[in-house]
Amino acid sequence: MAQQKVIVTCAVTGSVHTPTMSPYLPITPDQIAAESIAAAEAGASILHLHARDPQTGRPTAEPSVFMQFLPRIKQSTDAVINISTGGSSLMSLDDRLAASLLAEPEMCSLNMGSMNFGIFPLAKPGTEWKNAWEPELLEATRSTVFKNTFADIESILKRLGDGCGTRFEFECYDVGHLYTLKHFHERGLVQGPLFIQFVLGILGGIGADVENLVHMKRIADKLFGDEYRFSVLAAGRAQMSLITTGAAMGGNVRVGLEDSLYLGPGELAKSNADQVSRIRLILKGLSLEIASPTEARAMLSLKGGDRVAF
Ligand code: KMH
Ligand code: ZN
Repeated sequence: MAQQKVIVTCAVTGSVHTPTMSPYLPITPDQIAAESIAAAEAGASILHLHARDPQTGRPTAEPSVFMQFLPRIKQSTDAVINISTGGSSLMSLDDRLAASLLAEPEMCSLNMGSMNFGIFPLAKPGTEWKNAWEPELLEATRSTVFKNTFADIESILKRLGDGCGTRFEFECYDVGHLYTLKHFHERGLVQGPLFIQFVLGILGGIGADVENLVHMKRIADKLFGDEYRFSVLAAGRAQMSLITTGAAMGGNVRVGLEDSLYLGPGELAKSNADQVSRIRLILKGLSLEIASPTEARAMLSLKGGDRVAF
């Protein structure tokens, strides 16, 4: 699909990083709302959101926590709200879907395959953890599977897609996930314009390097032709360089503290908006313009911010 403006997604908190890793990781509904609004003001047209237990910072799927920040973000920005259905790899599918089924957002993430999702290397020996759950959760990913079976994916497509008019950020962590998406496309269960997120650098998925990004795009071009748009996220230190490469290749970009806590080598990002501003500057240097929320809605055929249930 011909390059138009670049959609900047910001993934504000996620479920990968833990409070000890950065004092800037938003935890409470107040913090998640403030960080989301600032990211939108800096230029993010899509906000990808998870929730955390306000007391402990542990990822939670509790709809009542989501409902403490979703309406506030909606009232203060025009950005598209995209709720994670991945949650964390330790949550059940029903838990992962509960907030989205209640909120009926314009967008949700949809993870295109079961996989290992190893974040245990983030637990550095000798760390003085703020909470006991942090190293426990990281370590648990050594022996758990992030479950997204064909039946799970079909259920999400039917319940959220057909049931709520929600469209998806299809999270593809490896080339096989593109073929799984093609399977659903051929069955008519997903329709273009597809928004495919190439997820690079998760331990268990494809590595964060340019050859893999080029390969993902080549295969997506072959499978989906003009019926898709791609975006790039890269975990950790590869974040900025690979999303910049993705933008130069005609794609969209995702930033945010879910994907990397850093702004540069050894420099923690003090906010999500810092990362949005950084990529915005880079895009300007590439003579690329960012898409407004209205433009992003048109590019992705979204139902509109007035048709959600929060
Ligand atoms: N944490 C990212 C690598 C989801 O929320 O559904 C992928 C993600 C998954 O954002
Ligand atoms: Zn996420």
